[in-house]
Amino acid sequence: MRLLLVLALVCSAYGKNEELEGDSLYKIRVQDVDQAQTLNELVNIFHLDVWSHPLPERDGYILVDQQDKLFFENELNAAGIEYEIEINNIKESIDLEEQLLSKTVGRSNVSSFGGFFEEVRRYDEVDRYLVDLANRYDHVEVVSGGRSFEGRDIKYLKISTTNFQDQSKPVVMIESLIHAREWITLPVTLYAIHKLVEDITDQDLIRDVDWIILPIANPDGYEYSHTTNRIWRKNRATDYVGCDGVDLNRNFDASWGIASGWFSCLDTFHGRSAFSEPETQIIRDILSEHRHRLGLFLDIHSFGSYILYGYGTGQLPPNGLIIHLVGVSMANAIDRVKWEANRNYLVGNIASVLYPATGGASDYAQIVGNSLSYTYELPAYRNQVNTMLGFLVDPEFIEQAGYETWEGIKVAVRYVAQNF
Ligand code: 0X9
Ligand code: ZN
Repeated sequence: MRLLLVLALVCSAYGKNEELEGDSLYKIRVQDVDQAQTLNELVNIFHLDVWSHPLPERDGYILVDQQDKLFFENELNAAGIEYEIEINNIKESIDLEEQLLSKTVGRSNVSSFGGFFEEVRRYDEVDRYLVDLANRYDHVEVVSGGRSFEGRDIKYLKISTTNFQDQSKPVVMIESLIHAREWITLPVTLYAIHKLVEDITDQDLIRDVDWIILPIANPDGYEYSHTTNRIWRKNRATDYVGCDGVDLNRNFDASWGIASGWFSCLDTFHGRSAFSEPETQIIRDILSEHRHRLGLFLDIHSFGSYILYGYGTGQLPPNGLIIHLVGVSMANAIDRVKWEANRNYLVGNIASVLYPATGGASDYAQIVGNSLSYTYELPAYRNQVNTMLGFLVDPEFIEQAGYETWEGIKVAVRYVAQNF
């Protein structure tokens, strides 16, 4: 029995991220719209994993399977598209990330549960942390929103000095990890919780608004990205023909199915219908409960340094101008204190700055809340001496990410508090 257990452990350790061995991350620079178009075609032909979309002036990153590399390079050369191999073997970078992150565990002792915003913690630890905060602080309540496909409890915090009874206050909702592999978003959201619960330096933020914070929207995908495949994006639904997983950020009822993946093996697969997945139903239900006084909704993703707003079809919401201006104020606030080597944030409508994408959480929140709704794409923090980039988290930057993003969040929250 013991031998079997050891064998199982060895096999699972061996299998982890093994299929990524030899895959390369390409840095791509497009000069004009034609090149961007050609690149999109290549992405579709090779089913490439676009980590961030190249724009003229902004390099993109694309992961390419070992066996497709030669072909891909030939096509890029033919189209005159500039590229560089940024990371030759992504598996090595993933191993390095694991090594660096494991050194940080328990490094901090802010409280018995300290350091959640300085580390990348697993689902179980975060789950216990949320319950612990609710036990320890009067203005915090923990709520179970429902269960994920694999049965994990999706918990969120309600933070309020008036127990959500004061209907004149706006509600601010922050949610993260809809996409499993975007690990940096978790400590960033936990930093916000820390500043509203354990280290309150801005009293007005809890006096003037009610908060809903849901740190792990896709717990199954998140755990899978730790145990099996570091670059997993979707949830872990297994009830589709073809492949597992739905892109939860294409599964909301906001022009559902128009600009998204129709087939289960695509990374942007929208599911069988709007809200087919339990994880998106949970966010839908929270929004529906608070829609009459929703002031702000933030969906935290990574990466690319963007503050995006709807709609994913390209059409603008009725209050598009205000949305844009508040977005720019947030971006400026972050840029003032950002990690110096990073680029400035870019603010705009998702379809005009990146690509059309429908069924997104922030579009749905924009529609039902009719207020301010954004998708944050956090920066890819990078230390030039190692090969960690994009979704991979260098612990050196975790706290900075939380700190600078919080500077941006505060701007929109204060705008909402004053104008609600
Ligand atoms: O494509 C996405 O789902 C988001 N980018 S990511 O690289 N994190 O996958 C952007 C979605 C933004 N959608 C709307 N604002 N509607
Ligand atoms: Zn994302």
